[in-house]
Amino acid sequence: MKEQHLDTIINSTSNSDLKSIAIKIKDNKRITDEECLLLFKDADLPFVGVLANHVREKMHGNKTYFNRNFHIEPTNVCVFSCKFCSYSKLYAHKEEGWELSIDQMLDIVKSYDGKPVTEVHIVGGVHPKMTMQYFKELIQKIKAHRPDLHIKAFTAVELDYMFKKAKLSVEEGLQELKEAGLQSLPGGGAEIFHPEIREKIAGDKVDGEGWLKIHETAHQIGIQSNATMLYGHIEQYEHRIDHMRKLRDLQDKTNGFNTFIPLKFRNANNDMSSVAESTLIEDMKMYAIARIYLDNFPHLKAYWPMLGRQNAQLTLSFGVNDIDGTIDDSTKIYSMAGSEEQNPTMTTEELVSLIRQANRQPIERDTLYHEINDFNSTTN
Ligand code: V47
Ligand code: SF4
Repeated sequence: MKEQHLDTIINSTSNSDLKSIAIKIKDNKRITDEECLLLFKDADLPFVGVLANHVREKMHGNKTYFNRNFHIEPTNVCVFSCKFCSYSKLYAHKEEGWELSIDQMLDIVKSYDGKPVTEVHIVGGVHPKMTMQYFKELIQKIKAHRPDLHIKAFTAVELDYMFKKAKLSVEEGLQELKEAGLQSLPGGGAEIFHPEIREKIAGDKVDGEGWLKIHETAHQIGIQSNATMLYGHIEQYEHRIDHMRKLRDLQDKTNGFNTFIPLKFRNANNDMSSVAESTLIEDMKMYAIARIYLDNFPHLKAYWPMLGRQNAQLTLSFGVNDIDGTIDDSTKIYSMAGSEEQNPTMTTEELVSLIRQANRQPIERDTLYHEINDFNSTTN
């Protein structure tokens, strides 16, 4: 069936450059940056949708993954001042923010005792008092309390700050955190690597090279990670391609990335509120083109608390094979930035039915994509 759709596209496309991209996809070949730009500029949504769906179904069939997770956001106080951020309070105004103690965070973990969650995702602002020592203790205590809970924690931005402050190399710092119980890294803080844009929207935190170096080192010592890209603001298509090329190159080298997560810029309550948000068509094209270009990334994730659950459902026809997890209303980043999901939480049943409505096969996974429960073969 998918082959038929691709053949139809190949036979009916009059633009010879686009036709040759479609033939490349059929032949399982990698597309170039120039071809990627052509897809952004000249291809329509149905065209990229068929190509992306072909790639997705070749890799995963109808399988669509989710997990049972919750977030801990240790603080929204931050020494940095990213223009797109609706969430953080500058350190200078820290009385307006929140700071959780280790005991408060452990209480959050304990509130899930007896519940079938498999992952805690820990990410927050960069607070100067939350040091390497503080986070090592947190991770050790979480592991001591619940050894089976996978700890996915800290963006490269938080790690860069933590390691510099502790005067540790990236490798030493990651190794120490790994020994304490850190198991994987989330993909945040990547934004847009290209310095021309990064300087304008996130000029005071780790640069693109620093972000990539932290993930490369993590992969080398056996810590897998995710990668994100914040799109749909002041960047051009060329900057998105530059970002994805750097990720594709690193993945060729280390094979340590699990999933790519395009993050749609939301414009409420931040210094970039005058920048219009991308349209739904632009969003679906972004997912589809990411699936086509990033041929060495096993998974493509739509993060539903940011996109809204209905749009996340739609991405399942445009290359996406993962929609993150149950979340349990434990993150504030996107509700504060204007997402329609003001209290993001979905039961497993809701996630399963959302995936089924899109004619896909729901599968509960763990953080590293081991299958836990195939909802087509069970009644859970
Ligand atoms: O790096 C902040 C983004 C990221 C806005 O790895 C915004 O599984 C849009 O990376 N509009 C943090 N985006 C979240 C993140 C993440 C989320 C879920 C899963 C995983 C994973 C990673 O949120 C930041 C930044 O790019 N962000 N503000 C905004 N106004
Ligand atoms: Fe701080 Fe992260 Fe917000 Fe930037 S995006 S200001 S690093 S919390």
